Amino acid sequence: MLAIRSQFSNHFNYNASLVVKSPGRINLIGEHIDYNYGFVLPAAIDKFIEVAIGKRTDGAIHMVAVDLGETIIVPMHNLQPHATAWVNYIIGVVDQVFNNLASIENNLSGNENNFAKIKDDFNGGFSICIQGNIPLGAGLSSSAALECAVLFALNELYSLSLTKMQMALMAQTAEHKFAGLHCGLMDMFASLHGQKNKAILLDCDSLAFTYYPLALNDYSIVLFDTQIKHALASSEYNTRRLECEQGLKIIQEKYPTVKTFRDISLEQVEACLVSKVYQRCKYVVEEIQRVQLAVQDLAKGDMQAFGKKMFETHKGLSSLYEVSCPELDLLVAAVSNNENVLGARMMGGGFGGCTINIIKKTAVEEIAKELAAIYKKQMHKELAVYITSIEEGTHIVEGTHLVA
Ligand code: GAF
Repeated sequence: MLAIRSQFSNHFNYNASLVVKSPGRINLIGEHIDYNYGFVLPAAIDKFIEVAIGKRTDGAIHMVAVDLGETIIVPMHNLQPHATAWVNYIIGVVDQVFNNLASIENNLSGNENNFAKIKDDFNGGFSICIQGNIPLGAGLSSSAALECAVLFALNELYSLSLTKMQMALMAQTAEHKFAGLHCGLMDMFASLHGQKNKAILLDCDSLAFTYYPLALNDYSIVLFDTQIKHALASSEYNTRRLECEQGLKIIQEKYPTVKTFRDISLEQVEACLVSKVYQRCKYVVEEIQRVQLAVQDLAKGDMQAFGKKMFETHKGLSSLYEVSCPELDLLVAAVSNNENVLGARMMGGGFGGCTINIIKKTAVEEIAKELAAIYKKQMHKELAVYITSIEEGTHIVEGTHLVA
């Protein structure tokens, strides 16, 4: 495969101004908790999307998805959700730039000439080539990586002065509006803010965050990919979000001082809720508490205790939150009594995708082999295995700001 910069010049007959790389993410613990204003502990990984970008003057966005061999052209204005899924992650963030011109002007602290020129330039459109190695639908946030790569590139190309947090929030809104997934902030946040060998504790209410060194020593983070993506994943995701909002509202009616799930006790959940809404909210309250304890384990270097909590999270996601599937449950159960596996659980939105495992380095190969055989025998499917490293977040690979 040609480097992305060459792909760009072959395609567009001019050189890209810059190349941006944006990673996928793992999440150690704190699942389905970002949109419930709890705490999450993600990290950026060594799988990424790369984009090469350059300005245009014809008022259009020319997009090439190299891996798919597809080219799509869309006018810059009146952007609407597109029939081709990947296009939405690009035009969704462009739409966000238009919607946030006021805060961009604000960031430029009143330099009106500068702002007028930026707006003018931006209206001219751009060309973009994308390629990457994040497996699609594996729960590693390829869509967030693409949104962040594009937004970061636009920010550089047009000197928009957006902060990483502003970009994360804009990418999240783009996903809501253009992909219809009412996701939380975690994926975009992690892709943009990742640091090498560090996990990031994000408080999804205040948006404060803290980096934690991940000293795994003899252990590796290994992802086992079921290679299935449930067709209902995004509608079920949106339903979970609604069920939690419903539960929170019921509790708030009885306890008006409650603002978010982190103010709620298990006793209050027991007292106010029933059936599915009860199950969902019980999981959320437990998971918020679990993440806070897990971070203490991490700070003490007690990875045994940390790993145990990952198994507990899986149990909650599977039996209370009901976002797992037989394939994920099998992969977690198969390692649950293995002394070389500290922790394992399903990761991300669920209904397919990957499990995340902390496994002793010397045992990874054997466990992966065993698991692939079990998976094949019981589910008649191939298992994909990714041994991951923790890498830096979205950044420029080549080039700087060019073009005045
Ligand atoms: C998906 C969403 F996009 C995230 O916001 C998060 O809710 C995650 O599922 C579950 O923790 O990746």
